Amino acid sequence: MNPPVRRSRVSSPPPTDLQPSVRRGWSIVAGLATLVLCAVAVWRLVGSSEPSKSSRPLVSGSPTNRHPPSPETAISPHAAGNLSRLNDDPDTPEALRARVRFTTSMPPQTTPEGMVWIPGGVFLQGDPDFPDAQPRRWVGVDGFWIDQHEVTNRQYAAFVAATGYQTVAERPLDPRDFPGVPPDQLQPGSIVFTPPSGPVPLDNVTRWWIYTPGACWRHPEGPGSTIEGREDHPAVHLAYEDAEAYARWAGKRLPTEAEWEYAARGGLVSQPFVWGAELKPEGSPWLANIWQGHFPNENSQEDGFARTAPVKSFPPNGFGLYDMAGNVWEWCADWYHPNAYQFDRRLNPSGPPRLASFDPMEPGVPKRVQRGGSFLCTDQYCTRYRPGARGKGEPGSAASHVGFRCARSVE
Ligand SMILES: [Ca+2]
Ligand SMILES: [Ca+2]
Repeated sequence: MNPPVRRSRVSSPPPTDLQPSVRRGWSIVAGLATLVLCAVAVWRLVGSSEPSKSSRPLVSGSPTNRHPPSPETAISPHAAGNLSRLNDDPDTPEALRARVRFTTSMPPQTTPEGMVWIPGGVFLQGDPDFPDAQPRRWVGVDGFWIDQHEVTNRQYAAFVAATGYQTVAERPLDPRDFPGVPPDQLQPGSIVFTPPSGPVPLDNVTRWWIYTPGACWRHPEGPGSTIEGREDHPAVHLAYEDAEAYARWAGKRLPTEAEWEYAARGGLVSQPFVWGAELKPEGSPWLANIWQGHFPNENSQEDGFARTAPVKSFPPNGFGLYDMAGNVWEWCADWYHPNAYQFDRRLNPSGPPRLASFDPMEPGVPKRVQRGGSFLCTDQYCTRYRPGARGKGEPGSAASHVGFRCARSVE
């Protein structure tokens, strides 16, 4: 039997990437309409999604032994789209700007070490090339701080040394979460990018993602690998709650995806890349740690890195932030919904509640947003290193290309 595999998102999976746990009919979706209205009404009432306790890893690799989805966790894109009328925030940049707080270039309080002040403002959110990043719309964001770079192994090690925290990938697995898997195979670990020896079809991610017992932030490629010499690389193999725990310890929080995108754009308007109009301007070196070569078997490493790169290896964006494109995906606080831009608020949006999270590729599996793409992104397979592109991941899952950075509000 194959070893257990946590349910996990991978680098920008196309629609065929993950087999849905259960294929649910539209009749079931229709039956949820009342629940949809209730969920979104609550969303509107609270005005934001209060992060709930992240779920434990739920699944093994076979769709047949995944937990069945809970019907109440799914809202159809169609139903959600019909609720756009509930959003009565102003929709012009001028009206939004008038309501944004902390817009001065100087922060109202001392900037925490390692963070960058992002003055409040408005930006055009979304990307016309990604269906779930539409419709593009003007969004207002209050001023806030965000980490200059992804949280590094050095930083995460300081957190663990101070608190004794154990990440999800290091904890014993609960047999109840992996029905049908023999107990002797229930070993803690995480999924590691493992390139195949030759070209493979891109419709099955298990050809390059391998569940690796012992893989965790301390051992990014599994037992025998180490972060020694990689202290300034981004920490990986972190589930959402691992990122959240660090942020809480540091007196910070995870950014909303609106904050993240606003920061990633660096003051540019509607540009497809965080540095401008072209992926690789003529005569320019690569401007982000992504993938060059034939994915997933040949990585030419033209940018100098086959896997993670030390943070700050590439030029910063207009706000002085590093690796807002590529290197590792970054957890955001929002729950994911493909139609979020149709009905989420326009002033400091923070996504739907967990109840309303929906991924059409895995109905019934609530997911958190991830942003920025990773060292595995390539125009052959994944172009989600663009600032408007969205990713998502099951909160209890970790992988060798997912990390995070923190944000902080004015108090
Ligand atoms: Ca690279
Ligand atoms: Ca990144």
